[in-house]
Amino acid sequence: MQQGLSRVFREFVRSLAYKEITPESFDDASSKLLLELVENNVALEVAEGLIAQLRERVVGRSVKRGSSIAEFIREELKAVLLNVFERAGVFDLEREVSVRKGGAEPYKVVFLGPNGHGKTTTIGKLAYRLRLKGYRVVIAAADTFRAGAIEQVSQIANMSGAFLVNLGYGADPAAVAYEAVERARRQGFDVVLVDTAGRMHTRKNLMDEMRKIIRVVEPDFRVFVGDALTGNDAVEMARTFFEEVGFDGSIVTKFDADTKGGVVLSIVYTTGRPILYVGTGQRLEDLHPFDYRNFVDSLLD
Ligand SMILES: Nc1nc2c(ncn2[C@@H]2O[C@H](COP(=O)(O)OP(=O)(O)OP(=O)(O)O)[C@@H](O)[C@H]2O)c(=O)[nH]1
Ligand SMILES: [Mg+2]
Repeated sequence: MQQGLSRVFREFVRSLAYKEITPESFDDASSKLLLELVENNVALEVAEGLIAQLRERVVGRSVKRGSSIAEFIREELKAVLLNVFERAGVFDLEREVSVRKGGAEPYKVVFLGPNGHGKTTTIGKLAYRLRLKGYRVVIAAADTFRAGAIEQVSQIANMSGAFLVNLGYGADPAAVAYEAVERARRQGFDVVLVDTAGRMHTRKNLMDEMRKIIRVVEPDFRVFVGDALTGNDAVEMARTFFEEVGFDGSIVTKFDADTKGGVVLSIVYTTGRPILYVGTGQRLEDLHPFDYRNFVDSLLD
């Protein structure tokens, strides 16, 4: 009985909303949307921001005869999402590398991000892509902190066909990075990829160290690597690195296992910087340029 009544009310509201979306009907529907976005790894303030933008676009607007309200909302939502990515712009790193090729200075990329989010693996994948395009790549083993880090990056350099510059554990990470740049200049390498630690004794240590590396290397691009599976943690870490160190774009890893998708959206929204690639597995081949239009389409399917 009550269910029947509520259905009647619901249909009443829907039939009203068919002609015009009132503030009330929107807020009603969007409270559910908010929860669902957050459940899918969209950071709360990002979800709120997106809904506020959507609200502005749809409330009080009437839907054209013959088109459904669902369709209208979907189109407006799409515009809001696309706008997040459009504001961040796009960056084609491989094109930049190709433009630089043959010059005196190598193209320098510093990788940043929390431990375990995939920096070292991603460096291997990017080195591999660049090697396939014929570039000569140096990797700087500037994570001199974590046990096993140098063995791991050395294996990755081998597999991807990159040259490794390594000064051993405990060496000054900025000195390793500098040495790699010098080596690249002397020997005509095209690209330097700097692997960094994701954790040090304290967070302050880590951030200071990252700033120092960047000061010394003067990278062309600073890239943040965030693991999609960690959800809000990746977004929070992106915010921290962005505010305390600064970066130019991101790579999101473990996209293969991510069924939610909110991390990509949240990192771009929070930092206003583009996603360059997504990692889709553990193999060297598993790195793909990120296409935000495809991503938005897939979200609204
Ligand atoms: N499924 C999947 N696994 C990935 C991906 N990227 C990285 N991994 C795995 O994530 C784990 C951590 O990757 P690392 O590259 O060592 O992470 P890191 O950021 O260098 O970590 P630290 O050196 O501790 O700072 C490894 O087991 C990788 O194989 C990805 O795109 N998909
Ligand atoms: Mg690492």
